[in-house]
Amino acid sequence: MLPRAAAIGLLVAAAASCARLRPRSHLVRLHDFGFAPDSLVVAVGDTVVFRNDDVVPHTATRVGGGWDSGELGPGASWRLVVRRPGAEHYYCRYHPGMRGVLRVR
Ligand SMILES: [Cu+2]
Repeated sequence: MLPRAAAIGLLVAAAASCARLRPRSHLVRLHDFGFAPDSLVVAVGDTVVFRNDDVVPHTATRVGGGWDSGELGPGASWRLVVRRPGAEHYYCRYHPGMRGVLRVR
C-alpha cells in the first residue's frame, strides 16, 4: 500500500492530466471595434465563443476561408470548435482593421 502522501500525489497528477485533456471553452469579445483578446492560445478540441459586445454587427471570419461566424448582431455569439493545430488568423468582414489570431496547439 502506498503512503498516504504518495497516493494523494498520484491523484493530483491524474487530475492535472485530465484537466489538460478536457476541452476548454474560451471567450473572445468583439468590443470597441476589436477582438479581446486579439491573440489566444487554445488546444485542438477547444471551443472559442465569439460574443459581440458592441452596438454594431461584426463577423469573425478566418483569413483565407474555412470558417465564418456570419453576421453577429449586438449581443449575439457564435461557437467555433478548433480542429487543426496552427495559427488561425481571422478578421471582421465589415471592419477589416479588426484582426485576431488563434494559436492552436
Ligand atoms: Cu466589425
